Amino acid sequence: MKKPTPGSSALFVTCASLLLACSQTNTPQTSTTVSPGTSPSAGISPQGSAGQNSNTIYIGIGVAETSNVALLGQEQVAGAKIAEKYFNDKGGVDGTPIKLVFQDTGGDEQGAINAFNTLINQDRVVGIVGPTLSQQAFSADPIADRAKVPVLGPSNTAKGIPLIGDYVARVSAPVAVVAPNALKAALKENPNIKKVAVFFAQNDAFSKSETETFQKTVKDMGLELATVQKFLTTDTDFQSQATNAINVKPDLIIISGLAADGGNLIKQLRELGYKGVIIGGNGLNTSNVFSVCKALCDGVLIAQAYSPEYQNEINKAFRDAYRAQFKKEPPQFSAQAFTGVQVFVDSLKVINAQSKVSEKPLAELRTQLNQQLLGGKYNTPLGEISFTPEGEINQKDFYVARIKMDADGNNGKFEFLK
Ligand code: 1QQ
Repeated sequence: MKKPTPGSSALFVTCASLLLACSQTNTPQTSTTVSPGTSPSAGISPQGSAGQNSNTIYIGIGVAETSNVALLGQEQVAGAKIAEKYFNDKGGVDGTPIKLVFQDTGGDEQGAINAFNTLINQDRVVGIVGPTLSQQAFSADPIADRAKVPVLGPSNTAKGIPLIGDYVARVSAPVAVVAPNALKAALKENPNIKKVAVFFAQNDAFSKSETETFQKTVKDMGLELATVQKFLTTDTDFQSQATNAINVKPDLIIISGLAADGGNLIKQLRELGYKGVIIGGNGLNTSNVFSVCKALCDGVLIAQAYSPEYQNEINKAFRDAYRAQFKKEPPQFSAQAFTGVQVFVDSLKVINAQSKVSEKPLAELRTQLNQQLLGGKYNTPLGEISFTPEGEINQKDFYVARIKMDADGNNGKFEFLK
């Protein structure tokens, strides 16, 4: 039995000066929304209802399409849509097409709760891929768990996510497994690193969890943890914390925050003259930070749970489709969202081979889907994965990449370390 985890307190994210369109995060919009009707059957719309196909399987995607968190969530939307086309081109679930139902969570807990409620009760999806942040998952996942709707966290990496409930699993490896890889890579390249300054966003569950891992790894590696500086994901001015950190003369600075705040922090550290190594955590793992710190993003190291170069058939197909559409390599968050959709589709196929998915009552299918997905093995763009009985991902391969910016700071990429 998993233990319930209490929800976390409200967080209101405001819009900073970023390229993305921003909106109030607690009034999420609906995008690409389909109404699968009110069929009693398995996420499958009845003949003739609301103009929908009679024979379609609905999978919910509840991620951040607006707010600053959309810097991360928009990559998840891209990955999920590529999966939808990929699997439908292959015949869906043995001839029954899948349809993704998108409900925007915005960047806060209430938005995620609203999106999950809509997906569960109105859209009647078979399962949900989402939300974007662990901070949101601790509030929204218990709702799906109580409703017995399987949730696959596509990017929730904080400690304890799978323990939220029996219906909660994740395809995003936890910080404890991923984050130390960045520190090891930094030390390998810079054996003289001794003194470390650590920053974290104190209002974000993931950032708090990741900094714990980073701080422990620093100590375990025999390095000096010289200062710990706190900030908020809504902050834009980091002058005092950055000055405090620079004053201790660190060789390495490690940042656990999200893309907008983390990007601004990197920028301000460099502007204040910090020249040492910087490690960014998973919240900075997007090319959307490039527009925030521009040329000053250059050199930042970030651990990765996905490599575009991973060699298997499905990653080749995913990578080709992503590159054709976006003219760049696919990012981790897109690969993980694709994987979430894949786990549902592969599991539905196994269930369908035993008895017709389209004939099952929705509640029965949701429960069966949850059991099936936890027991399966999947060949995904992340490599071969499976789950522990609690819903934690078993994944083999991890990487570290370095941000490489053009001199003018307008374009950049993630270069994977060998
Ligand atoms: C979490 C994360 C985010 C930074 C991913 C978008 O890892 O909230 O757990």
